Amino acid sequence: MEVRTNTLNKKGWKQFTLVNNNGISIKLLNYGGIITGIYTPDKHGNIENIVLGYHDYEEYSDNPNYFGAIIGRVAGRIQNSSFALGENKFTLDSNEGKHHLHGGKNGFHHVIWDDEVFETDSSIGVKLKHKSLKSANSYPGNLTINVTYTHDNDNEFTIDYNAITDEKTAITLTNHTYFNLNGDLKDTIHNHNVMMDSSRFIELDNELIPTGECLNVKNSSFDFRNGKFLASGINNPEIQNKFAKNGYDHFFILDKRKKNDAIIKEYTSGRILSIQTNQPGIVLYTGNNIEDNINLHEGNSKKYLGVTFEAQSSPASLHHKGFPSIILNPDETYKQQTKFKFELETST
Ligand code: FUC
Repeated sequence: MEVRTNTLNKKGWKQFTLVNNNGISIKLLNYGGIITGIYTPDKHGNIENIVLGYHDYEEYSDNPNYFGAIIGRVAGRIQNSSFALGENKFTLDSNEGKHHLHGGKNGFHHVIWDDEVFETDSSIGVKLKHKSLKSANSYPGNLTINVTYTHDNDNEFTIDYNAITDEKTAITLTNHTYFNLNGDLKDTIHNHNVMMDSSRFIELDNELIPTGECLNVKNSSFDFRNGKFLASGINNPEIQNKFAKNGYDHFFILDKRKKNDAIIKEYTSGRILSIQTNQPGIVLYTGNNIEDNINLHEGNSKKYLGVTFEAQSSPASLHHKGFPSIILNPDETYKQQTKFKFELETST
């Protein structure tokens, strides 16, 4: 196993490359905690990149699609950019129409995180740390956040998040990596077969804001319990798929009945990605808004070139009852663990 560190520019950006003994490597930045590349073999042993990343790393300073980044304080949309905790009302910046998306303009995807590389007998990784002051955005509380990326020889990549606050606040973090298991962007993600252990998802309105209702997946393009190709929702006239601009952009509530919360298979390459999280849900986003012709590592972007699985809790809970909470109190520690395991069809 090996960790390589490269300094990229005078702004203090660094790139870390984590290589395990099976030749699987993961590249990430201290800037935004952004995962810029994950290189895994296909069933013929060809090592290819399975995530979307810019060709020129300087492009990450804008990154409107949030490629690979840590998202926070609150991943997802906060309706009308405001919420209340008890008597206190908080107004955040609006960066998507009148709504607040993915932590707003000072979101964690634009932060240069403090970094510390580590190596143990069985793993390698990077610990990232950031102090998010309440003065830096309009959320209450000063937060201290640690995000640890760990890569090991079982081909598991684990993201551990923890955070503490000095005042009651709202927090739900995630990672926004777009996967494409075809490898090196050879095709779109229509052919990805997804199993998700979820029987309910949060209904959205036409601005992608939760209505306050949960819908049952039964007999719909949202039923991934026994595996389904992403194409089925992308090409579906169902109103919820239409609101998402033809595809998925929805929070699935996990049933927690299976070992893996999600399993994604791409049969031509033989690649399998399995996901386990302690979070109550996963946002499935099929890249419905990706613009054409962004210069990515292995070619130009287009719609549906990547799919995200954003393990998190739900900001819908700020405005509606009955959803998993995102409130953190000063005597508590926010803890999230999400594992991504890279496998091949022949090995299972
Ligand atoms: C996802 C989505 C959005 C958005 C974006 C880049 O998480 O929920 O609709 O376009 O991230």
